[in-house]
Amino acid sequence: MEMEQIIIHADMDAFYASVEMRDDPSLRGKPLIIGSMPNERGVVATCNYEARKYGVHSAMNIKDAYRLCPHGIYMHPHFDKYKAISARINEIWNEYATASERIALDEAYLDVTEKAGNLEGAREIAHTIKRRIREELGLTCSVGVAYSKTAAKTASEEKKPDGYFEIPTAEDFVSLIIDRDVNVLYTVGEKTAEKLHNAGIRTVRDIRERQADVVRLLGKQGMWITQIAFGIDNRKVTPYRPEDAKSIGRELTFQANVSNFEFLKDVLFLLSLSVENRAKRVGLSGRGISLKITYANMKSITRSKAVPFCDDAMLIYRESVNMLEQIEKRPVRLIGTSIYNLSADRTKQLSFDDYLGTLSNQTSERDSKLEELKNRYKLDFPGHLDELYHGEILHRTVEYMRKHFPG
Ligand code: DCP
Ligand code: MG
Repeated sequence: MEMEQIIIHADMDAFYASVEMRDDPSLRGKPLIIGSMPNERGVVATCNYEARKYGVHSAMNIKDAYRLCPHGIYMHPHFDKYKAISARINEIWNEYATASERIALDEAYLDVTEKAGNLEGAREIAHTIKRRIREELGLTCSVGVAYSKTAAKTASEEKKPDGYFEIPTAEDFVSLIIDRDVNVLYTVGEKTAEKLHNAGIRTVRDIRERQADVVRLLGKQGMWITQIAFGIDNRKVTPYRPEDAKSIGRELTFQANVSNFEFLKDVLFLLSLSVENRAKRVGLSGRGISLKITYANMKSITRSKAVPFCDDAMLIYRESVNMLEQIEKRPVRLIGTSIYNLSADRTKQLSFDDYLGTLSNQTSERDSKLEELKNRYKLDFPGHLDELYHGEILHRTVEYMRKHFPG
């Protein structure tokens, strides 16, 4: 079958949990929950399919998970291991694509239009990928083949775990999902689904029949959702190229407006850590730091500061706090920080001793700042800071802190 565009979406099954079961087969067959320990504050990162039978799922509060599954095995994540495996998975995936777009450690879109030629070719690639991941890494993944990104993602979900499914045309896509709940559509999260449900729009068919209502209810997002309800999605697979990025930043919208600027400073610290993490991961540094604030009345402001060289959380944090102190103190709905004027060369060349010196200074400053936060909010960061770089976990942590700000 000839197709204009052939896209594969590949997604590892219960990724962190599968890696742990592979490395310790005695864990197999038992419910396994990766994340915080039940006696800590925190969330589930993921769990294996045995644990999912009890209703445990990603991002769930660990205490709730424990209530549902007290006899489960609980384990902290090992991010370095997952990252290394992720790199090898990507090497395999990339061999079969002319463009690949990694959207998570365990998930990517692959443009296989040229290499596959037709649907049969794509099917063969999908099965080769599955076989190689199993043989070379001892893990399983689910793969979807389709005419669009949305459909490919839907297809990979369809037969999870260890699944394969194809959706060759928009008509196939529509007939598959038309009577399902609106949350089957890409970008319809819990909150959006609730809004639609409240308006009596429960299925994809309802969206198609009540387009005007959907757009009125959800604005721009509503237009997008309406399009995909008809199977229209012309997005290309676009590789993320760090050198194309104009800035590296992280921002966060609060569930309720924040008037306490001391609390905002603590949020800036977490955002700065996250920006540093991304900058270092792609090997870029900035020549400027910028703070963004949206006030409760929706007015947005940005403040910027040029710096000689910056890929360090403490510097981002300190400069952002300086800028924060100089702006009007009114309730805030969004806060963000970023570095811009990116470059890959280290103009600031340090001698090795200098480097070690700065590094240990910065590390100890950062550690004491982290300790301070842990004590102030009675937080248990589950072992590794990497947890915080996951958008949802950062969001939850900040909301938790907001509720527990002393005084
Ligand atoms: N993850 C996390 N917190 C979340 C969601 C995910 O830490 N809220 C981590 C753990 C997962 C990994 O990212 O193993 C991949 O996320 P997926 O959503 O793909 O979930 P899984 O791969 O675990 O399961 P599935 O088989 O449903 O893909
Ligand atoms: Mg996955």
